[in-house]
Amino acid sequence: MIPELNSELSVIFGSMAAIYDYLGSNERFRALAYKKVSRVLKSLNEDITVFINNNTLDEIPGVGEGIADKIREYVSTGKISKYEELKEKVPFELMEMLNISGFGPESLRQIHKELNINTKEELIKAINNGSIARLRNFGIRKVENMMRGLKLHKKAEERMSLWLALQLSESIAGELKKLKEITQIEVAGSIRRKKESIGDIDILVSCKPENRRKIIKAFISLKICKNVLLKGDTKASIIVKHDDRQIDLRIVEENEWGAALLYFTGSKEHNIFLRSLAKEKGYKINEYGVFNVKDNKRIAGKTETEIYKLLGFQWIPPEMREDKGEYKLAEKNKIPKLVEIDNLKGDMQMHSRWSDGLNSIEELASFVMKNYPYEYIVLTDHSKAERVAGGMDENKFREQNKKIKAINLKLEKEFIKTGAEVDILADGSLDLSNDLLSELDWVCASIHSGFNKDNTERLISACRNPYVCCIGHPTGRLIGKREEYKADWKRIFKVAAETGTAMEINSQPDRMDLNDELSELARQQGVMLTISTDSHSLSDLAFISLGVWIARRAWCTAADILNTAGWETVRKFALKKRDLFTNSN
Ligand code: DGT
Ligand code: CA
Ligand code: CA
Ligand code: ZN
Repeated sequence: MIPELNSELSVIFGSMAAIYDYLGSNERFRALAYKKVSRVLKSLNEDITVFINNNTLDEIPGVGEGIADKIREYVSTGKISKYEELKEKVPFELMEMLNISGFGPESLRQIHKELNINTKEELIKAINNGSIARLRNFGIRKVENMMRGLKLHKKAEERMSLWLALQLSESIAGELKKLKEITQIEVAGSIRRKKESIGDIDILVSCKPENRRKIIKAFISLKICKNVLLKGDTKASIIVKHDDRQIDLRIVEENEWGAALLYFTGSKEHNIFLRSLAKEKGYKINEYGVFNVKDNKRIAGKTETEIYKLLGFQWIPPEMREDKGEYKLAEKNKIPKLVEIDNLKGDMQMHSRWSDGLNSIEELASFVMKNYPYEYIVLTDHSKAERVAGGMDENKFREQNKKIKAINLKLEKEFIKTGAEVDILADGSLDLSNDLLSELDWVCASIHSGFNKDNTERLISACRNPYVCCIGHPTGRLIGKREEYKADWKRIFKVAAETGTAMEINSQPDRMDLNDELSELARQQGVMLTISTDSHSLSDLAFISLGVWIARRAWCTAADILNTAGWETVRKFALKKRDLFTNSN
């Protein structure tokens, strides 16, 4: 988890950036600077006080003298006076709305000025009663966009992202694990199934009955606990500080562990199917065990495996427990060997300081070599159309390729592969020349504009470019902020399979793109998938597990994921596509 102070400062600087955005184009550069430092602090592994004590704040990217002063001020006084001053200048409650798609600074300024609106509630009311649609420059289209944005935002607030839920549940489980009275502990529910969004967190514990009280007490006394919703002998629920999420704790006996874990992992639909099947066989199954209906004798329950076995199945991985036909495979002992994080041989997308990443190529390479077992990484900086992200032209890419060659020489292996994340332009053509693309080891093509139209044709033309190896974050969604654009995925995947173009599973927590369903569809249509982090900082590299979980929920094996193979195979995949096109022309 990120140190608390860093995260507080990151939120404040993000909020200052929003205020400067709101104040208008004169403050554009300040807004950008604060956005950057907010992002940097979020991905800084070390506590900010370490930098203060060592007098090294200026070594943090984006931290100049002014910002360093503010950091020190906050750490010593708990406040930033400039921030307090800025808050007074704007309708502060509206600032968080700038993060929602459909709400730009200009619109918000006009709404505030002309309708005297100061809060989110007033704003929503004005949208619903039509007063906003009547404002100058606000058509029905625009108001519809705002409503769509609000809906997405609300949905994201109701459920938390898998990444956050995992951090939270692991830190709580970590605390509880210190109690020696606990025999077994596991995070169950949708987190164990690795669903992309999580309603509440379910933690399951087994222990001797006499120890329950102590465990419940420890749970409701956690530092993170804000209030206790429910406290019983075998269960308790709390709400945690920060974002009001609910955590359920269940305590069971040691010999009930398997039955309880199965029950509380779900999904509900998976459980219901199991229960009806058990009934057909003359058994009753619940969270305490499996029983013979005839004499009510308990015949299983200690492990999940023995329960599945009794019902005629092999053990089913939690990610597959969604009642999508997993039993049919399990009864024939044909559950696929799902891809695992250890199968990955490299990360296929990341950005360096050459475009909008925070680190130099050297830093990325040495950090990965030290902390990950990869054989290669692919550097995919942005192309020139991405002006705000420091996109590069052909010459700059050639310069970068030389640099990569030099670094690889020093490393004494071809660890860093040359690549690009090239923009797919409005007409489906690419932002870089084929000449340049042909010189790269790997080309990922992505859409970064034109989200409001059907993008099927654009994606298909990108697949038909002989040098495009992969489509990056194919649907373009940003969870809670932007819906995926319209596209005919069956048609796109068909072309991808025919042309030998891979589809990316992008592991950024707010992207998770492709998601589980589309990854499954792609796999079924014979499309090769890649898993990548799209890292913009060193800490982003850890997102890779999210991508692996999406792939597992899509029932992918290592063979379905290109970067479980060594570079030779990856390279062959790219060259095969080029051959296909040169031979057919
Ligand atoms: P969530 O929290 O909305 O992300 O989804 P889950 O799957 O974690 O659901 P939750 O927290 O309501 O319940 C945890 C597990 O408990 C669920 O996956 C299956 C089990 N469960 C809950 N309610 C029922 C039920 O009515 N019938 C059955 N068979 N199982 C249930
Ligand atoms: Ca849950
Ligand atoms: Ca629950
Ligand atoms: Zn991108």
